[in-house]
Amino acid sequence: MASKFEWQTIKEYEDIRFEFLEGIAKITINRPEVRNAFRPQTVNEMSEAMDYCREDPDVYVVVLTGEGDKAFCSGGDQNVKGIGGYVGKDGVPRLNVLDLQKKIRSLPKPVVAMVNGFAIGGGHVLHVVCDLTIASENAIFGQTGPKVGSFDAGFGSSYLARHVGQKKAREIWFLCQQYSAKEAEDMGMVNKVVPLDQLEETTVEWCRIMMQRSPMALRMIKMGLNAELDGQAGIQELAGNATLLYYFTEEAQEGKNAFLEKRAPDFKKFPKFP
Ligand code: S0N
Repeated sequence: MASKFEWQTIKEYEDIRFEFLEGIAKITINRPEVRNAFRPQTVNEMSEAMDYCREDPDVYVVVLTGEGDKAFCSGGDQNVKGIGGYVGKDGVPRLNVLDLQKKIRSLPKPVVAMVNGFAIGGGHVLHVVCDLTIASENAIFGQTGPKVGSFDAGFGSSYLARHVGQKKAREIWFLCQQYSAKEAEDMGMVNKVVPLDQLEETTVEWCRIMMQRSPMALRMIKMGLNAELDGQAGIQELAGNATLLYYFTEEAQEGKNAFLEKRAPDFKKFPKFP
């Protein structure tokens, strides 16, 4: 579908498009001939793009989508599935999409899944791990693992259950059926459904609203919501962000300054709030 916006290419890749508009970075899986299934190279490119988004202060929000109007992502490319994972040019079987899932989850900026068609299998899991999902009316959601010889018992199951509840999550995985965008919205795993020709406009509109909000506040909310679910790894991330905020205080700077000036720190001069 032609875009109404003038996205600027950040970097050329083989399997994805990586573009920028007003603080929004957009990652588009560009393999429509296989319904945007990912191979190891696709995932490596997406991971590199996510790293860029993390580092670049001009990026406020990330959008993940698929090329065309048929698929967001149909999961792992079954043509390259070998024993032990998906095999890339180096001949090594990998499940590197699991690392990408973690990157999306720990990126200290909102990630929006813009679902423009099938979100199936590992492609469904990708939308699940994004912070928000905006879907077109023709979008179709579902897991296929137990039908095609795989499963994702990690975020793809447990985090999904947080969205839709345990019974529905088990239904989605055990039956491997497909659900309309409206059904997905009713289940609580989609934030908004719009006509396909309004999908990008709505997504950009939501991103623009988030860009007016405090980036640090959004970051802390995301880490707090993750921490409740992610055990010690989640607490570690939330704590790291708390440390970042602490470093901004004069109290923290007094500790460092005292050390460098070879004197005892005077922490008593700082207010202690109730
Ligand atoms: C997406 C579907 C429903 C679309 O159906 P539609 O519109 O009827 O199109 P098709 O004619 O079926 O497809 C068009 C062309 O695209 C190819 N194609 C589609 N999907 C894939 C795919 N995933 N891999 C390779 N090719 C694909 C078709 O073959 C067809 O090609 P031509 O035109 O040449 O015939 C429908 O296509 C569908 O159901 N697709 C398969 C969905 C699926 O089962 N995906 C894999 C599920 N598994 C994973 O994603 C595993 C993810 C993973 O990496 C993982 C993560 C954590 C833990 C474990 C794993 C693990 O892998 O084990």
